[in-house]
Amino acid sequence: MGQIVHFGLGNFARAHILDYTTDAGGSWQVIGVNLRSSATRDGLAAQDYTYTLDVQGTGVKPITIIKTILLASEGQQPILEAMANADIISATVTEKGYHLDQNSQLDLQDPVIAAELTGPPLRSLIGFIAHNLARRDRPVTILSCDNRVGNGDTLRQAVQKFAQAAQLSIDWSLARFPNAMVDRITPATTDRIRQKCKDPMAVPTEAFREWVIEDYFAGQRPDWPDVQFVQDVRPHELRKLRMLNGAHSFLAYTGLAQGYDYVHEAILDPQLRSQALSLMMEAGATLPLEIQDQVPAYAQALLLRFDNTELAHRLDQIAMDGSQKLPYRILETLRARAAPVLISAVRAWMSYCITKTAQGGKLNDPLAEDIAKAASSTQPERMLLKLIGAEDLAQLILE
Ligand code: CS2
Repeated sequence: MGQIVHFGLGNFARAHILDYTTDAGGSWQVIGVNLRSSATRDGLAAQDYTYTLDVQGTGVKPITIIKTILLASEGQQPILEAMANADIISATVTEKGYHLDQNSQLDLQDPVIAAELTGPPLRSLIGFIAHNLARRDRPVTILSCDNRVGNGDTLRQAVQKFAQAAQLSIDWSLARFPNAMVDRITPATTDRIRQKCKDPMAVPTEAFREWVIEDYFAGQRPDWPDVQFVQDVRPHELRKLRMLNGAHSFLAYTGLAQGYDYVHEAILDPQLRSQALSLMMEAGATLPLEIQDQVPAYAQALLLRFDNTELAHRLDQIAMDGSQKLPYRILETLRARAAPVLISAVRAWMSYCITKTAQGGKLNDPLAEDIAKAASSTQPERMLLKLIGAEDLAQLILE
């Protein structure tokens, strides 16, 4: 029997890796680990760890492969034991769950990481992996399923830095960290979906799904259907992060400013639609040559996915954690190509921060406090750019 220990069992993981693993069949089981909230664990525990995946157009699908869900707040030992037996340790902890600085290096000053380095309890994905690897004697694949460029490499470097700081000795030949691109638009669950599925823990998702993973595993893996295994995932992840996620963030900040609530509303606005398409095409022009010919068709397919009225994908869900998302979704693209629409995406984020702060609202972002300070300073835009490591772009954006 194969075992996956998955960190961060939110809606996305339940619509993506768990769906693929269900389709793979065989005897794979998933143990979930949640680092902060107990809500998903409590809700799923009450129904024997099963839930309904509501796949648009295909209908409801029962997911029954979760064995249990462990909470970091209830003790690290059971989690480390589960990890010791895992073939795959996967993660969807979102961008902020990696505790990185502006250079994508583990931030040793981050309060969660700094506390873990002084001793138990473990609280982060990075800390758990480092301690697991320090006591491992069998191979493991560590599979990041978060939206980041080079997510596997980034995670390995973060774990290495943690291990060094904690003076843990690790046999690195036992662990592999393939990079992966993951895609499936998965909004937060609404009451309508809960009622429709007669399941308080139901997860709604679109029919489309995509997963491209580097063929670099340490041991067995599920027989995941229609996963593309490649040597180098970079072209695929740049395509998805810059075109899909970049356009998403653009639509979130500009759409909210114009009073829209949902992606499907914002993308119907003729001006936003044409700007989103132009952002995708500009981003497409920064991609490696070998995939440039896919850009127009991919952009059209994205517009159709954004048009999806049934999905009810909220713009404020996408607007969350902007400080973590903008760097790889927009700023890198902008460094490669100084297109006006990319500049307006950054400006839209800045005015979102400034307006929210002026209204006394609190941003949903790990840097919320710094953002509020920057936004109410005498040079709000400059300070905001500094916060997201974009000082080099200040002239371009602010001129
Ligand atoms: C979205 C993503 O919330 C967001 O920031 O851009 O979650 C997006 O829906 C997924 O990456 C699609 O695969």
